Amino acid sequence: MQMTFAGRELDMGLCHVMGIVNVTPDSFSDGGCYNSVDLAVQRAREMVASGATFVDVGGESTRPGAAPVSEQEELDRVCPVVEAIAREVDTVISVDTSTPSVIRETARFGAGLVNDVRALEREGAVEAAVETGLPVCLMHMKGAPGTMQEKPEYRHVIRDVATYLMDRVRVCEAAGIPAESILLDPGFGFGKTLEHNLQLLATLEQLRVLGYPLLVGMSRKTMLGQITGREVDERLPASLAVATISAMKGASVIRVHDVRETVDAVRVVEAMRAQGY
Ligand code: PT1
Repeated sequence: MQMTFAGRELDMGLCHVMGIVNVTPDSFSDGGCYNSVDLAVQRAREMVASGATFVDVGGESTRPGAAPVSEQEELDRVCPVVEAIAREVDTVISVDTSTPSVIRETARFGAGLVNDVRALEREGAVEAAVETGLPVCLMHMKGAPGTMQEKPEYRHVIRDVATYLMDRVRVCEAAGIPAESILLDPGFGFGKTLEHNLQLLATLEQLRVLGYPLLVGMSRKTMLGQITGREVDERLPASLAVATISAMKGASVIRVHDVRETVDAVRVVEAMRAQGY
């Protein structure tokens, strides 16, 4: 199961770690410490040295309650960072965006993956992604970041998420994105109660049967605070537990803040798997 990201071929049968590089001023749990270009490059370099295969650069906060950001603001935040990381760090740059102009511009600067929490639903986003020729990650979200945690309800969360993602796959493939360029993500914390998130985690294998590699992101999220009673900066052990569970259930990419620790956890799963079980 090979996939090519801006010229880099990866085996998606393995489990890769994606490090989060936020370039939002109100950045979730990094407190805006890394918002200049140089600091973002430094952070990316550290993460890659720690074993990250991808770095995910995002200029729009999509955590619950976050406010929208203008197109120009997003371009101004993300493009200089993608350009600098592409020049200075040997890695696959994922761009966390729903905005067609950001998709196009960052691809020109060397991005390798379009990571869209809105599954390319924004007007013109599918066309922009097709033009870049890059792989895409399609994520499920119920509602919009501002209001998505106000009493989310499903008929059957696993089936509803799978149906939505396959719908988006059909749209993307019809528009010219090859099946071999698509990753799927159930969208932990995006319009889901704790029970919904746990049901999706428990049945992650059922999403894998759709045939597309899976990306998951649970690092430091509210669901882990609900389970452990810990504040956001004390959720590393719980984040490692869900990363390990995801790796065992066949996730291809795990999106995290704490790369070094997660790489060790994933290595344990890979070592066990190498025994042929
Ligand atoms: C994710 C993801 C993402 N998460 C992908 N991209 C975020 N593909 C940003 C909370 O409950 O899971 N997959 N890009 C961050 N979003 C959130 C959502 C952050 C919920 C925090 C929470 O605390």
